[in-house]
Amino acid sequence: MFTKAIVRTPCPEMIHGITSAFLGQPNYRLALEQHTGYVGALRSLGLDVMVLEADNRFPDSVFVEDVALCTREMAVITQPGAPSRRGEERELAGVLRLIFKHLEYIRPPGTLEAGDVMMVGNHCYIGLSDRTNREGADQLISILSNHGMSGEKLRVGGLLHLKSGVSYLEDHVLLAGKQMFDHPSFTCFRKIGVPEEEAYAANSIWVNGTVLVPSGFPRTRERIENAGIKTVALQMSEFMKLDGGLSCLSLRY
Ligand code: CIR
Repeated sequence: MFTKAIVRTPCPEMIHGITSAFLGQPNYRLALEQHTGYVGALRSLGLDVMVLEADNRFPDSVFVEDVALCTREMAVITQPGAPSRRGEERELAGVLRLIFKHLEYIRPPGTLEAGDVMMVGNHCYIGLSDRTNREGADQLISILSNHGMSGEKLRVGGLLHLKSGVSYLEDHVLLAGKQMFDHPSFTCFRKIGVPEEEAYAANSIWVNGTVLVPSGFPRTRERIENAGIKTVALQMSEFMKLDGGLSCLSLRY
């Protein structure tokens, strides 16, 4: 169960965030509204949510998930692979230092964004992507092993981050898009497939028994519900324009 979450209010500069989508510029007002809806959903699922101030120096700073990984006993401050995101991690470290007794750091030449890290109990699947390199993943594996946890690397092809294509819904259930569905690392899971035309919905999040899904992806939602899992759909259009999904908007612990 999660009890807490950290989010950061989107900043006006977000309209210039990194994107590979051809969906147009986000509408800032609508993004603020959608972000408020997201925070409300986390709160209604029992989380105590800390909302950090918007930081206009970093257009992508709303995507807090990428710059830290929170575990039961410690937080790992990552090393963003995207040059324009470097520095976001320092800001979050200042906050996490007050919450976690122990902070660890990924250091250059390692790069790692936590959108590439899927935690399943004490084990982390670490995607090697354009943002996370082998050195960064190896540093994380050694940090995890010093804390009684483990990690393994896997290749991520054609996705921004590992979790752009796969989400862990607890109880050995994975929600997986086409790229990750047959991955050999995931043979031991029960899988719910995400139809190709709904690929964005592969990034959904389990929060205390309910799965938050992006609205507008009815087949994925139906498949999750058919597996006996409750869902709540949230408007995400403005974050989708920046390649950001539901997991990216919070650190949950
Ligand atoms: C970026 O490209 O870094 C942002 N525009 C989107 C980050 C999304 N984060 C995630 O998938 N964990």
